[in-house]
Amino acid sequence: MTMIDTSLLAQENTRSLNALKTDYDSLGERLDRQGIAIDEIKQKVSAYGVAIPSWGVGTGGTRFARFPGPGEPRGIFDKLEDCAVIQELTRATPSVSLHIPWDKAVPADLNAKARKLGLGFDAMNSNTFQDQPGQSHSYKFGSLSHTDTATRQQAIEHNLECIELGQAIGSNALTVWVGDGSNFPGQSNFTRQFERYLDSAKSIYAKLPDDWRLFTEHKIFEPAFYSTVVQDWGTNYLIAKELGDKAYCLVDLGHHAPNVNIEMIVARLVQFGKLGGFHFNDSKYGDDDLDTGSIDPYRLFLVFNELVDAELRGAPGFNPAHMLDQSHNVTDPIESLMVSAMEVQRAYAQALLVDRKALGDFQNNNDALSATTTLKAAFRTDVEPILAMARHENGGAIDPVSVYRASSYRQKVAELRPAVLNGGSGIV
Ligand code: LRH
Ligand code: MN
Ligand code: MN
Repeated sequence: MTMIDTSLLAQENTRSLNALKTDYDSLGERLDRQGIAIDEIKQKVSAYGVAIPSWGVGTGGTRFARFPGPGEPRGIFDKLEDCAVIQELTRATPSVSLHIPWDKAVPADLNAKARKLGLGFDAMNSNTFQDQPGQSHSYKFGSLSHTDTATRQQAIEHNLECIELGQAIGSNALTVWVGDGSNFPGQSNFTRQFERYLDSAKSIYAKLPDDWRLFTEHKIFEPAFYSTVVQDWGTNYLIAKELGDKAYCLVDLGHHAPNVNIEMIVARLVQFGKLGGFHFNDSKYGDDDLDTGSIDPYRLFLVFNELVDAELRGAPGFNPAHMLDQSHNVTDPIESLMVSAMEVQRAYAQALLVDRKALGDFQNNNDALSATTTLKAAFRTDVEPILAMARHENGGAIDPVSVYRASSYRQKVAELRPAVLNGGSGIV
């Protein structure tokens, strides 16, 4: 079953195939002169996948208001259909990361729908940063680090429930992000609060299946505005170390202070075997959740430069999960997610082009200018023909956004899905 008509896709691809072949051959020739085999880069790009966040396919607007567009997904099964559109056209997003309880459903139904659409499930995300209807204890003053034992226990049990559901749908990781913190100096004792967090996290970790990984996600601030319990990669690393071998740090690109050197954080976590994965997005000021690569594509490239370096040198235990985490306020979320997945792939392809032998020599000889020019040369290469050829050979679209628009998918689902006031993402 496909969401996008395959004959429309074939027809659209036929129109641009000749131009693509010419561009691919010409780039191939250029790379050949540098000793790079274009087909090898294409193969790696083809095998690359980034997971779609289920909450990303609904219109966002997390700060002030939501302006949902037509055909908003009504629930997880609509969201999965939208995710399938993204995968069919980009061939870069084979799996979906669920957020519980927003996406809670009968596991057999989730499996049946995903199988039909050709999708898999990535890391499960728990939610103890919002109160849910009927919940016994409020998270207003925290969850895993709350001063009240029963509230902490409720948050622990929710995470265990996420693992249980995840096991039934073939997931093998749990991502835990908590908004716990404080708004006033003196409101919380930093040490006691972190002790309580660690105790709770240990109870979750104790029940983690052997073949699962636990990802903890740090974030500098928000919703807490004075202090946050898991505020940076240092605290995150301490958590992963305290918990054990199955615990890793998750890096959301938007969760740092402006100008923080994220690629260096990535390098440190890789070096010490604790990089669990990513939430890709872009940011100008804070946790903006803007489209990946829309503000600072060079930074994204520099992150991938570290990842490729680790991949090529076979860093022990290196296997990060790649996920998007974005909020789409002024675009069609499907279009934004397609473009973002391609931006992630682009950064990967560019990083694969870095002449690492030359870079290493320049570094050893302290030739700063030549070293940085080596990175820039790879970043400046237009790798679009590689990405487009990989998509085409995998059954996707040479130009995903134009095929999507030509399919009128959004208009068609708008007829089936009644207009909603609050969108389908579940984010408030
Ligand atoms: C927190 C966060 C975390 C949540 C998601 C909705 O800001 O990045 O990953 O699960 O947003
Ligand atoms: Mn995130
Ligand atoms: Mn975030």
